[in-house]
Amino acid sequence: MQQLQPPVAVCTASRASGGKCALSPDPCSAPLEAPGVNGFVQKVHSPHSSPNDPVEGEIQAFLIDEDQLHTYDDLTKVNPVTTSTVLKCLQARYSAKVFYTHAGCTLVALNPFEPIPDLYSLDVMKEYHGAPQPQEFKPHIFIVAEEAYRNVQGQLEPVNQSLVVSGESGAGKTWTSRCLMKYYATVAASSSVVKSQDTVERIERRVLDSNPIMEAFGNACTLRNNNSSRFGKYIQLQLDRCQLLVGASVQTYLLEKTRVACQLANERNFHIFYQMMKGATDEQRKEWKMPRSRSFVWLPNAEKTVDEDCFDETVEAMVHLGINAERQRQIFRILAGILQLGNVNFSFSTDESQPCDLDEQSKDFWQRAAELLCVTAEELRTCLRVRTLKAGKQSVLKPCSQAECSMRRDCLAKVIYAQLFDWLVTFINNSMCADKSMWCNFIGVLDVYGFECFQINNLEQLCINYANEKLQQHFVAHYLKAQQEEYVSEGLEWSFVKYQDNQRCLDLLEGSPVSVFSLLNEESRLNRVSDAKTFMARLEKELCVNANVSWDKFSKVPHFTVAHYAGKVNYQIERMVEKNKDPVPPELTHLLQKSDNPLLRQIFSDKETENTTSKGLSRVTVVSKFKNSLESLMKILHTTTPHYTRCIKPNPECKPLTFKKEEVILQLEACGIVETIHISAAGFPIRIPFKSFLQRYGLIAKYLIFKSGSVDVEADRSDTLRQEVEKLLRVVLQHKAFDPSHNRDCDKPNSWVHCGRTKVFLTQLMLDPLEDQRKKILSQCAFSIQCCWLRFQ
Ligand code: AD9
Ligand code: MG
Repeated sequence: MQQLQPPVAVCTASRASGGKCALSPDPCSAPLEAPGVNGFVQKVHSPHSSPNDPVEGEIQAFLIDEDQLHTYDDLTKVNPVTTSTVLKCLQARYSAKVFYTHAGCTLVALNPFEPIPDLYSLDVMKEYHGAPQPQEFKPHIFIVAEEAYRNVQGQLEPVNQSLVVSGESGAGKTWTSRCLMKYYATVAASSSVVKSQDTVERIERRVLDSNPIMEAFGNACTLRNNNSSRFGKYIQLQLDRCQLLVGASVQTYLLEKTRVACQLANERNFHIFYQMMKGATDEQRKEWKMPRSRSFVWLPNAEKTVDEDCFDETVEAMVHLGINAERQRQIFRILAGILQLGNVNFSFSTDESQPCDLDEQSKDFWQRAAELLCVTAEELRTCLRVRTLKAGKQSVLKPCSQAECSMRRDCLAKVIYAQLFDWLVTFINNSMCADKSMWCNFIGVLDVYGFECFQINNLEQLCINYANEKLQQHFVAHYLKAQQEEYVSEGLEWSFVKYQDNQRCLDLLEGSPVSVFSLLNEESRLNRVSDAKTFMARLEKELCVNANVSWDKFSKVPHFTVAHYAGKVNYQIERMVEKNKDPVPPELTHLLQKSDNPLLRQIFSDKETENTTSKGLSRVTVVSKFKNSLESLMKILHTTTPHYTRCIKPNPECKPLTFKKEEVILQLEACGIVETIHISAAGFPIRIPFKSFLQRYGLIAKYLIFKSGSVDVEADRSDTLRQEVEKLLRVVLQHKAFDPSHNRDCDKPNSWVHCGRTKVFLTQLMLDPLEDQRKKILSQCAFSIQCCWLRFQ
C-alpha cells in the first residue's frame, strides 16, 4: 500500500468524549512553532493546506491498512477523510457487525435491522456506567448517554444536556431514544414512587411506559418504516441533586393527524386502531361494534402484521400511568367511533338547495358512530351536511356539497384524534412530571421525524423538512461555525473547513419580510378560497431572488422546489393553503362539547373559537403554531450541551445486515459528516476560561513544585491570567502523567492543549490526566488531614 503524507498537521484526538491519536509522527505534522512560553499557541494546520484539500493521489489510498478498517472506532482516524473512505470504513464495520462509530463529536449509528443479542443488556449498561473512562470502551450509544449523565454534574458547573438523534425515516431514531431512556431509567433509578388513584408506581417504570402509549397513538406503518413516528418528541428526564431520575416531561410536535382519515396505498393508520382490532376481547368488540367480519375504510392493510400490534402492552402501560378502566373505556369508544365514521359516505345531490344525504349503506355506520361518540345521531348528520353562515346577527343554513360533507367528516375524525392525542400527552406529563422543587437538571432526548421526500409532498413534509433544517442549523451553528469562529477570536491559527450553511434555505422558508411561510399565512388569513395557480404566481414573484427555490413552469401540477441541505424536494401547492388554515367548523366543536362521553366533552371544553380574525378565520395557522413550538425547542437546545447521534439507514428495504453504498453515501453527505470529522480531528472540544482553569487545576502545579522540593521561582503576582495558565501547563506537562510514552497513540501532549486569549483549549487526552491528577492530590490531602486529625486526637 502506498504510504502518503497526511494532509494536515494535526493531532487526530478529537471527539468530545476523547479520541486517541492514530497517526504516527510525521514531518508534516510538526507544529510550526516550537512550544515555549508561547508554545501552547500552535498552528493547527499548515497555512497552505485545508483539511478539505486532498493531497495529490490520496483519494484512492489509505494511510491505514484497509483490512483493518473495521477496527477504526473513530472516523477521525481514517486518513484521508473523504466521503468514500468514511463509507468504506463504515461498510467494513457493518460487515463485522459493529454498528456504532465515533465521528468526532457525533456518534454514527448504523441500523442492523435485527436485534443484536446482548448489545443493550443490563450488564452492558452497568459496564459503561461503572467505567472510569467509558470512552475507552467500544463506541456505543451508552457512551453518549454516560457522557451526558456525567456532564450534568459538570466539571465546573451543572449543565443541562440534550441528546439530539437525527436520521431519515427508519434509520433508528426512536429505537435509539428508547435505548437512552432505558439507560437512564436503569443507571439513575431512584426509589421515588408516584401515587395516583389506583396505582403506586416507580417513576422510571412510568417514564418507560410512556413510550408504548405514545407509539401506539402516534406511530404508524409507512412505506419506509413499520413503526414510523408520525410526531416529534422532546423528552426531558428530570434529575435531582444526586442525579437520580425523579420525573420526566414530554413535548410533542405536529402529529400527522391527516393519517386518521387518509392513508397512502400500502400504508396504515395509527397502530392503536389495529391493536384494538386484533387484541380486543369478544366483549370489547361487542361494545365497540367491531365484529371480526366488519371491514373499515380507515383501517387499510389490516392483514399486515407488525411487532407493534400489541394491545395488551398498550393497556398495561396505560394502567401503570394511572389511566383507570373507565377512562380507557372512554378512549376506546372514541376511537371505535372514529372508525365507524370512516365508513360514512354521502350521495351526490343535483339540487344545490338540498343537502346531500347519507348513502344507503352508510346509515348503520352513522348510527353506530353517533352512539360510540355519545352524540345524537340526528345532530351528527346535520353537522356533517349543513353549514351555518353568520350574516350579521343572523345565521343562515347552507347545504354542503358531497365533497364538503366528506371533508367535514374527515375533519371531525382528525380533530377528535388530535385532541385525544394532546390529552394523552398532558395526562402522561401529569403522571410523570416531578415537582419543580424536586429536580435541578435535565437530560433531554430529541426524536423528531427524519427528512422526507416523497413523490407528492405537501404541507406536512414542508413542516417536517423545516424542522430538520432547524436542527441542522443548530448543529452547524453550535459545532461547525461556533467552533471555528472561536478559534479565530481566541487567536488560534486555523484554516477554515468549508461546510454547508443552510441559512439561505431557512430565510426562504421562515425569513422576513417575505418567505414561504409568511406568504402562506397571508393567503390563509384571506377570506377567500385559494387558487393554487394564483398562489404559485405570488410565490414566484416574491421569492424569485432566493436561489434555494425553483419552479417548473411547464408542470401541470403547480409546485415549487426547495433545495434543502439534504436534497431537493418538490412541494405541491394544491390544498396547501387549506391545510395551513386547518379550519374546524364550529358546529363540529359544539356537537362534541355536548357529548355524553365525559372525556370527549372535556377535551373539547376549552377548544378555542375566539382566536379568530374579524372575518372568522383563525389567526393561528398550522405553520405559525409549528414555527412557534420549534422556536421554543431551539431556545431550550441552545441552553443545553448537545450530543449528536446520526442514525444511518443502510438499505431502503429495512433488510437485516444489508449495506447499500448509494443509500448510505447520500445520508453521509446530507448530514455533513466529512466536515464534522475534519473539524473534530483538528479541534479542541473542551474550552475552559483561564480563571476557572486556574481555580480547578492550579493545585496540581503547586503540588508538583512542592513535591519536587524546588522553589516556585516563577511566582510573580503581576502575571496575567494567561501567563499563570502557561506556567501551570509548563509544570504540569513535565510530569510523567503527560509523558508521550504513556500515550502510545500520540506523540505530542503539547498539541492537546492551546492557550487562547481568554480560554484554555483542550482535548480529552489532556483533560483526563488533569482530572486524574487533581483527584489523586485531593484524596492525598484528605488522607493527610485524616492522619493529622487522628494524631491530634
Ligand atoms: V421514523 O423517522 O420515526 O419513520 P426512526 O425512528 O428513525 O424512523 P426506528 O427507530 O423506528 O426508525 O427504527 C426502524 C426499525 O429499525 C425499528 O423498528 C427496528 O426494527 C430497527 N432498528 C433500529 N435500530 C435498531 C437497533 N439498534 N438494533 C436493532 C434496530 N434493530
Ligand atoms: Mg421514529
